[in-house]
Amino acid sequence: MIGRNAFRFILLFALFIAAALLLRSCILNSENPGKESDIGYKYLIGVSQPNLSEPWRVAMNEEIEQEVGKHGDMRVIFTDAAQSSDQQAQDVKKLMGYGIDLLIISLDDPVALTPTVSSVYKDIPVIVLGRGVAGYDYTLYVGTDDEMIGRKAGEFARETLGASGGKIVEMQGLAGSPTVEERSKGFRDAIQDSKLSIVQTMNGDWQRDLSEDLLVSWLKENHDVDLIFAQNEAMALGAYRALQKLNMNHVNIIGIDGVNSENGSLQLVSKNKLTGTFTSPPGGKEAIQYAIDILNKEKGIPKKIILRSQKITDPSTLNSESSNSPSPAPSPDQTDAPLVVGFAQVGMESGWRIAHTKSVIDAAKEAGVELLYENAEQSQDKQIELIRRFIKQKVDVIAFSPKTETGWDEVLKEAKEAGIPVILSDREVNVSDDTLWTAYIGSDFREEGRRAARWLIQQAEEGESYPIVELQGTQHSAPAVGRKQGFREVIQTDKTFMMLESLQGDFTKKQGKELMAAALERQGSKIKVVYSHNDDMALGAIEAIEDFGLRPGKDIIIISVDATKSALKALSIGKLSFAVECNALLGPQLMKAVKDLSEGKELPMKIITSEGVFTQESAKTALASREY
Ligand code: GZL
Repeated sequence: MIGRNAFRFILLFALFIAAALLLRSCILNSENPGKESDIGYKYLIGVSQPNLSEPWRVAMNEEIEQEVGKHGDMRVIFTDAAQSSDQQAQDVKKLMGYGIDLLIISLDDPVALTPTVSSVYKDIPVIVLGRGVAGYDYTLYVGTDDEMIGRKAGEFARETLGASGGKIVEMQGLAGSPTVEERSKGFRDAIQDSKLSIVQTMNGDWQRDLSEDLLVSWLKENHDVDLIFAQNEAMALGAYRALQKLNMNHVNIIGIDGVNSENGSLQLVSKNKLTGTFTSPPGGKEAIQYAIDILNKEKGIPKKIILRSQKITDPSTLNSESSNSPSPAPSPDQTDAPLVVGFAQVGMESGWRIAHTKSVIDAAKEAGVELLYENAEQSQDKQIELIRRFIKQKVDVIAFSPKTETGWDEVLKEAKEAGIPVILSDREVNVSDDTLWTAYIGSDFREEGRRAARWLIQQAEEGESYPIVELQGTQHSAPAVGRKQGFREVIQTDKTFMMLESLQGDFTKKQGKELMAAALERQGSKIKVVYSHNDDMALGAIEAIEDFGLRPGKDIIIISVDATKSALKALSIGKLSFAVECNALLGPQLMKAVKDLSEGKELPMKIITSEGVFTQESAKTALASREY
């Protein structure tokens, strides 16, 4: 029999344990801001920063906080890894433990953090912000076109040093980051045929003090330097402090970031400490705006949002209506008359183009926009004439799919002078001043070419060689230029692939068939691969291969780009081997951009659509629901 006292002791002990457990769960709740402990919000956003020692990152967090503050149903938790990649991986785990609904992560060290990002992406949406991550395992990237910023910095260095040129030290961020590689590539491309030379490259790891120390020790022994190109603001400030210490104030410094804060590069420029800088908008505001669309499962979420960078040599001109910015938004009409958009379509050359046109027309109807649709029938002159006609008609916005990359400066200057914003739908242009157009909505053509080549390399059999015939799209068009370049970037790494013939096509089935028939006459069964820049030429090539007596998809591997319904059909019966998607359904994003403009919103410089790939297997399942 248990004595009365013993029974009381056991009861008290049991009560004590229960109380302790209850207390513990309360503490956990208060430490763990899970939704159940804090009523009234719907979404919890986690923000993982690699460090907060850079003014640019502080500005990024401030933008995020400000934008979240506009939404009562949203909370945000920030973490700062203090420059440790291991710590940043830990921070992400902790944020996941809090039950965040979406992760915003900015990376200094993408090589170390890509696996972490990829694994989070399996569970919740991920927005990569500012500095890139390898690959495409994320929902959305918001940042800048780093190769373009590097190129502009190189052009500015040439302007600064003049024809006599000079010696340059390049201060790079953390080695291995796509941002470092792209900014460096753009800079080097811009100075390659000049008297500017890079005499030393260092890695300041995006940090001010490390950059300062590296420069002080190197410049002590090497005084003959004319310019330092620093890939971010913190390193530009480090460069400035190093030159001050060594009394080398004559040396120019070009930076990137352009943060408007104490000791930010705007202040450094206005105090003549920096020769100039290029803004790299942090993107915090845009990240939150798109996070809301993603969490609300909106359709048409892009893959990349590229923000516009401006050259700053005199901060007083920032954001003025100078040539530094694209056309102003159309003045919202006082009446409720519909917005009028002039759309100069390049032609009707392919199934993709027909789907693109339909998407724009349907989206305009849906949005209540009056669309003035015209078809330029593959003539650049006609497209220019149509744009001039839209200017005369004083449309609110001009949209067009430029046949080729060049030849648009004059007419776009006329549109800008008329105060009419121009949106590039589907294809980019290459003009002297990128403020001549307001936004680009379309694909990353170089990546499409890379995807085609990566798949091909995966198929390669040991000991085999693969002579390739390439069917190029319309000459000098952005898709043909990009797909050609991207494909070569990848296959040139593997000697089993060689370009037998690269033939000039025009995206039509007729041309694809004629070019392929002629190549077969010349090369016969030597041809092992056909890489076609679009489906229509690939389908023409398939017919030519069959007429020649060979089996397409078996005797000859055929890779195409677009992934229209007719291509998926050819994939599903084994006549096509692989298709890289190029999203034709750009109408909704174009009309959203038009509406945003009319409401005075600033558009990103580029909105890059989300795209996939199709094998013979995946085509079978996708075919039934394929929209185009
Ligand atoms: C790509 C587009 C190309 C398609 C072709 O965005 O411009 O033009 O790949 C089309 O099918 O003719």
